[in-house]
Amino acid sequence: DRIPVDVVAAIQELKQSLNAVILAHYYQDSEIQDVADFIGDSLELSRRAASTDADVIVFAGVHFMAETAKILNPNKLVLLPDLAAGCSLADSCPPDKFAVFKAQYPDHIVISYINCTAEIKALSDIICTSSNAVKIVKQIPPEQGIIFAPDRNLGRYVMQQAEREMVLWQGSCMVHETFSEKKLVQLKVNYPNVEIIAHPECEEAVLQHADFIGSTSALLKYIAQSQGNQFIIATEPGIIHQMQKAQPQKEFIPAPPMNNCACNECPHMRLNTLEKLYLAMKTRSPEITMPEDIRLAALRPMQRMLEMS
Ligand code: CIZ
Ligand code: SF4
Repeated sequence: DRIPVDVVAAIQELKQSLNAVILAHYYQDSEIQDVADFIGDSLELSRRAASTDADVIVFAGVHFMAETAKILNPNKLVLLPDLAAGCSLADSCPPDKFAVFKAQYPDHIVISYINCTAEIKALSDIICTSSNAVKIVKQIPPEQGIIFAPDRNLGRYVMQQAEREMVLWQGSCMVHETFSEKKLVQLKVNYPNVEIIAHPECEEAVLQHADFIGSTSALLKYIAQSQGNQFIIATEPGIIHQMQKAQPQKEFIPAPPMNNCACNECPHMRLNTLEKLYLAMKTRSPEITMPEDIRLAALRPMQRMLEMS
């Protein structure tokens, strides 16, 4: 298939003819964000996916997010522009190894961060996101043991905030672990009034310097409300596109990675391109599918989350 010269116009036309909705995560390239109908974090996007009357969901994000959309919309066609757009955090928790780990704690319940595969969701009791994790953990009776998966950084942060012991699966996100505490401290010296804002997937050494910690949506709200004019952003820098649109007069500086490369961009997210998005719509593939028993088992802890948050 040839790519049309005006790929944006071709995508708009396909959107009409397919009755499709394009959902894009904050970590997508700016040009993808600009053709999307909705831009959000993984939870907002799955909520949008659950309430859409479109026939086709084009998910510009990573595989577990498109899977989440499919779990909520078994009868819709869910397209992911590049099936290889995985997630190092989701991959750090393979279902077979996790099942063995879980069996060591038969009396514990499993709370999993939404950044995990459908198989891990199916092995979980409650799903959470970075916005509602603390709230959900606080609702669990104190004598009840908890396994938290897959992100050890979010897990440790939730343990501190909820003042609660949990058994942590030792997974992590390669993007949020690339920030350098040393370079962050050096950078801050050049901007005396800067505020550092961070996602809780970052390591503790980085989080201890943060003036505000929150989910991507919470970070976006924060920069709008704050009196400050300069912010260092310790999460994937794709979000800066929406920050600049919302607050053009303010300055957003990506937190520095350990190596001098663009490695704080998520390589999985960035596999999606405008051209692949067009081709996915044109060919109605690649499509997200999963066995119905896994889907139903993964849906149950998602519904628990929606009841508890
Ligand atoms: O790191 C991610 O992939 C995040 C923060 C996803 C999300 O939207 O919560
Ligand atoms: Fe996964 Fe991290 Fe990329 Fe998010 S930023 S999709 S958690 S690898």
